[in-house]
Amino acid sequence: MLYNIKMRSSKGGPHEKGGKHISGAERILRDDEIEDEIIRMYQRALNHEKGSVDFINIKIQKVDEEDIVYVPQLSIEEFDVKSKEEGLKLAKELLKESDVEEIAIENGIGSLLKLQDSMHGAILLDKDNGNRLDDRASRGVRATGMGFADNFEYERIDKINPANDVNEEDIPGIHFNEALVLASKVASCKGIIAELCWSDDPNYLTGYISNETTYNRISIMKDKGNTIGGRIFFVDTNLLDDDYTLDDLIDYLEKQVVLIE
Ligand code: PML
Repeated sequence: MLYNIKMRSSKGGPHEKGGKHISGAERILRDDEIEDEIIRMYQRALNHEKGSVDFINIKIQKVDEEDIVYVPQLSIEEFDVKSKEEGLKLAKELLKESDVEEIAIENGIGSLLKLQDSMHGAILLDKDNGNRLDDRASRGVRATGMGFADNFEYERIDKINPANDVNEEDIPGIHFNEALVLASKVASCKGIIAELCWSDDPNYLTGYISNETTYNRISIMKDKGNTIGGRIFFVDTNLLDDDYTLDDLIDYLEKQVVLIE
Protein backbone atom coordinates (compact mmCIF):
# COMPACT_ATOMS: atom_id res chain seq x y z
CA MET A 1 0.00 0.00 0.00
CA LEU A 2 1.31 3.46 -0.89
CA TYR A 3 0.54 6.81 0.71
CA ASN A 4 1.16 10.40 -0.33
CA ILE A 5 2.51 12.39 2.64
CA LYS A 6 2.47 16.16 2.31
CA MET A 7 3.66 18.85 4.68
CA ARG A 8 3.20 22.61 4.40
CA SER A 9 4.01 25.21 7.00
CA SER A 10 3.39 28.92 7.26
CA LYS A 11 3.63 31.93 9.53
CA GLY A 12 0.73 34.25 10.35
CA GLY A 13 -1.92 31.55 9.96
CA PRO A 14 -2.70 28.95 7.32
CA HIS A 15 -1.80 29.68 3.68
CA GLU A 16 -5.47 30.01 2.71
CA LYS A 17 -5.93 32.72 5.35
CA GLY A 18 -3.00 34.78 4.14
CA GLY A 19 -0.19 33.09 6.10
CA LYS A 20 3.32 33.36 4.63
CA HIS A 21 4.55 30.09 3.17
CA ILE A 22 7.66 28.83 4.98
CA SER A 23 8.24 25.29 3.78
CA GLY A 24 6.70 22.27 2.12
CA ALA A 25 7.62 18.68 1.39
CA GLU A 26 6.11 15.63 -0.19
CA ARG A 27 6.83 11.89 -0.40
CA ILE A 28 5.09 8.79 -1.66
CA LEU A 29 5.84 6.00 0.78
CA ARG A 30 4.93 2.50 1.90
CA ASP A 31 2.96 2.28 5.18
CA ASP A 32 6.00 1.09 7.14
CA GLU A 33 7.97 4.21 6.11
CA ILE A 34 5.36 6.79 7.13
CA GLU A 35 5.99 7.20 10.85
CA ASP A 36 9.67 8.18 10.58
CA GLU A 37 8.95 10.52 7.69
CA ILE A 38 6.21 12.36 9.57
CA ILE A 39 8.64 13.10 12.39
CA ARG A 40 11.27 14.28 9.88
CA MET A 41 8.77 16.55 8.16
CA TYR A 42 7.59 17.96 11.47
CA GLN A 43 11.16 18.74 12.54
CA ARG A 44 11.87 20.23 9.15
CA ALA A 45 8.83 22.51 9.43
CA LEU A 46 9.89 23.65 12.90
CA ASN A 47 13.54 24.32 12.08
CA HIS A 48 13.50 26.23 8.84
CA GLU A 49 15.97 28.91 7.79
CA LYS A 50 13.08 31.15 6.74
CA GLY A 51 11.90 31.44 10.33
CA SER A 52 9.51 30.07 12.92
CA VAL A 53 6.07 28.82 11.94
CA ASP A 54 2.67 28.89 13.61
CA PHE A 55 0.86 26.58 11.22
CA ILE A 56 1.88 23.09 10.09
CA ASN A 57 -0.33 20.85 7.99
CA ILE A 58 0.65 17.21 7.47
CA LYS A 59 -1.65 15.21 5.21
CA ILE A 60 -1.59 11.46 4.58
CA GLN A 61 -3.55 10.16 1.62
CA LYS A 62 -3.80 6.63 0.24
CA VAL A 63 -2.67 6.23 -3.37
CA ASP A 64 -4.41 3.69 -5.59
CA GLU A 65 -1.64 1.81 -7.34
CA GLU A 66 -3.60 1.57 -10.59
CA ASP A 67 -3.65 5.40 -10.74
CA ILE A 68 0.15 5.70 -10.74
CA VAL A 69 2.06 6.72 -13.85
CA TYR A 70 5.77 5.79 -13.94
CA VAL A 71 8.14 8.19 -15.73
CA PRO A 72 11.92 8.27 -16.15
CA GLN A 73 14.15 10.51 -14.06
CA LEU A 74 15.73 13.37 -16.02
CA SER A 75 19.43 13.09 -16.68
CA ILE A 76 21.55 15.53 -14.68
CA GLU A 77 24.04 18.14 -15.92
CA GLU A 78 25.94 20.33 -13.46
CA PHE A 79 27.26 23.83 -14.15
CA ASP A 80 29.55 25.61 -11.77
CA VAL A 81 29.32 29.40 -12.10
CA LYS A 82 30.97 32.16 -10.09
CA SER A 83 28.13 34.67 -9.79
CA LYS A 84 24.38 35.18 -10.11
CA GLU A 85 24.96 37.15 -13.33
CA GLU A 86 26.87 34.24 -14.87
CA GLY A 87 24.18 31.83 -13.65
CA LEU A 88 21.32 33.83 -15.17
CA LYS A 89 23.20 34.24 -18.47
CA LEU A 90 23.67 30.48 -18.64
CA ALA A 91 20.01 29.95 -17.71
CA LYS A 92 18.99 32.08 -20.70
CA GLU A 93 21.22 30.06 -23.05
CA LEU A 94 19.83 26.77 -21.76
CA LEU A 95 16.24 27.98 -22.16
CA LYS A 96 17.01 29.06 -25.71
CA GLU A 97 18.46 25.62 -26.47
CA SER A 98 15.23 24.17 -25.02
CA ASP A 99 13.24 26.06 -27.73
CA VAL A 100 11.90 28.87 -25.51
CA GLU A 101 11.70 32.18 -27.42
CA GLU A 102 13.73 35.18 -26.25
CA ILE A 103 10.69 37.25 -25.18
CA ALA A 104 9.40 34.36 -23.04
CA ILE A 105 12.87 33.88 -21.49
CA GLU A 106 13.04 37.58 -20.55
CA ASN A 107 9.47 37.51 -19.18
CA GLY A 108 10.17 34.34 -17.22
CA ILE A 109 13.35 35.52 -15.55
CA GLY A 110 11.89 39.03 -15.12
CA SER A 111 8.76 37.59 -13.45
CA LEU A 112 10.82 35.73 -10.86
CA LEU A 113 13.10 38.71 -10.24
CA LYS A 114 10.08 41.00 -9.76
CA LEU A 115 8.23 38.78 -7.26
CA GLN A 116 7.47 40.57 -3.98
CA ASP A 117 6.98 37.27 -2.22
CA SER A 118 7.62 33.62 -3.01
CA MET A 119 4.89 31.73 -4.80
CA HIS A 120 3.45 28.48 -3.52
CA GLY A 121 3.17 27.16 -7.10
CA ALA A 122 4.52 27.95 -10.57
CA ILE A 123 3.73 30.57 -13.19
CA LEU A 124 2.73 29.08 -16.58
CA LEU A 125 4.10 31.08 -19.50
CA ASP A 126 3.56 30.66 -23.24
CA LYS A 127 6.97 29.62 -24.60
CA ASP A 128 6.44 31.63 -27.81
CA ASN A 129 5.24 35.05 -26.62
CA GLY A 130 5.88 34.95 -22.86
CA ASN A 131 2.23 35.63 -21.94
CA ARG A 132 1.02 34.25 -18.67
CA LEU A 133 -1.42 31.37 -19.22
CA ASP A 134 -2.75 30.54 -15.74
CA ASP A 135 -5.05 32.79 -13.73
CA ARG A 136 -3.81 31.77 -10.31
CA ALA A 137 -2.15 35.10 -9.40
CA SER A 138 0.36 34.73 -6.55
CA ARG A 139 -0.76 31.17 -5.75
CA GLY A 140 0.40 29.75 -9.09
CA VAL A 141 0.02 26.13 -10.18
CA ARG A 142 1.53 23.63 -7.80
CA ALA A 143 2.95 20.37 -9.13
CA THR A 144 2.18 17.71 -6.53
CA GLY A 145 1.67 13.97 -6.28
CA MET A 146 5.16 12.76 -7.11
CA GLY A 147 7.99 10.78 -5.56
CA PHE A 148 10.82 8.41 -6.38
CA ALA A 149 9.60 4.89 -7.15
CA ASP A 150 12.41 3.72 -4.87
CA ASN A 151 12.73 5.98 -1.83
CA PHE A 152 16.26 4.83 -1.28
CA GLU A 153 17.08 7.34 -4.04
CA TYR A 154 16.53 10.18 -1.57
CA GLU A 155 19.56 9.00 0.37
CA ARG A 156 21.59 7.93 -2.63
CA ILE A 157 21.50 11.12 -4.70
CA ASP A 158 23.66 13.32 -2.58
CA LYS A 159 24.86 16.38 -4.43
CA ILE A 160 25.92 19.01 -1.98
CA ASN A 161 26.89 22.35 -3.45
CA PRO A 162 29.39 24.37 -1.39
CA ALA A 163 27.74 27.62 -2.66
CA ASN A 164 24.76 26.76 -0.46
CA ASP A 165 25.40 27.50 3.17
CA VAL A 166 22.44 25.53 4.48
CA ASN A 167 21.52 23.05 7.11
CA GLU A 168 19.91 20.45 4.90
CA GLU A 169 17.70 19.15 7.70
CA ASP A 170 20.00 16.18 8.24
CA ILE A 171 19.23 14.83 4.79
CA PRO A 172 22.08 15.82 2.46
CA GLY A 173 20.88 17.00 -0.93
CA ILE A 174 17.22 17.20 0.07
CA HIS A 175 16.52 20.37 -1.95
CA PHE A 176 18.13 18.81 -4.99
CA ASN A 177 16.34 15.48 -4.62
CA GLU A 178 12.94 17.07 -4.25
CA ALA A 179 13.50 19.45 -7.15
CA LEU A 180 14.71 16.60 -9.38
CA VAL A 181 11.55 14.60 -8.66
CA LEU A 182 9.33 17.62 -9.31
CA ALA A 183 11.16 18.58 -12.52
CA SER A 184 10.96 14.96 -13.78
CA LYS A 185 7.18 14.97 -13.26
CA VAL A 186 6.82 18.39 -14.91
CA ALA A 187 8.95 17.23 -17.88
CA SER A 188 6.57 14.31 -18.36
CA CYS A 189 3.59 16.67 -18.66
CA LYS A 190 2.45 16.99 -22.27
CA GLY A 191 2.72 20.64 -23.36
CA ILE A 192 5.49 21.73 -20.98
CA ILE A 193 8.84 22.07 -22.70
CA ALA A 194 11.03 23.69 -20.03
CA GLU A 195 11.18 24.85 -16.42
CA LEU A 196 13.11 27.62 -14.65
CA CYS A 197 13.54 27.57 -10.87
CA TRP A 198 15.45 28.93 -7.95
CA SER A 199 14.78 28.39 -4.28
CA ASP A 200 13.23 30.73 -1.71
CA ASP A 201 15.59 29.43 0.95
CA PRO A 202 17.82 32.47 1.70
CA ASN A 203 21.05 30.48 1.79
CA TYR A 204 20.30 28.15 -1.10
CA LEU A 205 21.65 29.71 -4.29
CA THR A 206 21.44 26.78 -6.70
CA GLY A 207 18.74 26.75 -9.33
CA TYR A 208 17.99 24.83 -12.50
CA ILE A 209 16.68 24.82 -16.03
CA SER A 210 15.05 21.55 -16.97
CA ASN A 211 13.63 20.43 -20.27
CA GLU A 212 12.18 17.20 -21.61
CA THR A 213 15.41 15.25 -21.12
CA THR A 214 17.78 17.05 -18.75
CA TYR A 215 17.95 18.70 -15.33
CA ASN A 216 20.59 21.44 -15.76
CA ARG A 217 21.79 22.42 -12.33
CA ILE A 218 23.34 25.90 -12.03
CA SER A 219 25.35 26.50 -8.86
CA ILE A 220 24.39 30.18 -8.33
CA MET A 221 21.21 31.84 -9.57
CA LYS A 222 20.43 34.40 -6.90
CA ASP A 223 21.99 36.53 -4.19
CA LYS A 224 22.65 35.08 -0.77
CA GLY A 225 19.99 36.21 1.73
CA ASN A 226 17.26 36.52 -0.90
CA THR A 227 14.12 34.81 0.46
CA ILE A 228 12.22 34.99 -2.81
CA GLY A 229 12.19 32.11 -5.25
CA GLY A 230 9.81 30.44 -7.63
CA ARG A 231 9.17 28.38 -10.72
CA ILE A 232 8.19 29.08 -14.31
CA PHE A 233 6.78 26.32 -16.53
CA PHE A 234 7.09 27.15 -20.25
CA VAL A 235 4.15 25.79 -22.24
CA ASP A 236 4.02 25.06 -25.97
CA THR A 237 0.40 26.02 -26.68
CA ASN A 238 0.64 24.35 -30.12
CA LEU A 239 0.36 21.07 -28.19
CA LEU A 240 -2.97 22.10 -26.65
CA ASP A 241 -6.30 21.54 -28.38
CA ASP A 242 -9.94 20.67 -27.59
CA ASP A 243 -8.94 17.16 -26.49
CA TYR A 244 -6.04 18.33 -24.34
CA THR A 245 -6.65 21.78 -22.88
CA LEU A 246 -4.73 23.98 -20.46
CA ASP A 247 -7.07 22.69 -17.70
CA ASP A 248 -6.03 19.11 -18.56
CA LEU A 249 -2.38 20.14 -18.35
CA ILE A 250 -2.97 21.76 -14.94
CA ASP A 251 -4.92 18.70 -13.76
CA TYR A 252 -1.94 16.48 -14.62
CA LEU A 253 0.41 18.75 -12.63
CA GLU A 254 -1.87 18.97 -9.61
CA LYS A 255 -3.52 15.57 -9.46
CA GLN A 256 -1.76 12.84 -11.44
CA VAL A 257 0.31 10.61 -9.16
CA VAL A 258 3.71 10.08 -10.77
CA LEU A 259 6.60 7.94 -9.59
CA ILE A 260 10.07 8.60 -10.96
CA GLU A 261 12.17 5.59 -11.95
C1 PML B 1 13.09 24.65 -4.05
O1 PML B 1 13.50 24.92 -2.92
O2 PML B 1 11.93 24.28 -4.25
C2 PML B 1 13.99 24.76 -5.22
C3 PML B 1 15.18 23.93 -5.04
C4 PML B 1 16.14 24.06 -6.18
C5 PML B 1 17.17 22.97 -6.08
C6 PML B 1 18.24 23.12 -7.07
C7 PML B 1 19.28 22.01 -6.94
O3 PML B 1 19.92 21.89 -5.90
O4 PML B 1 19.47 21.27 -7.90
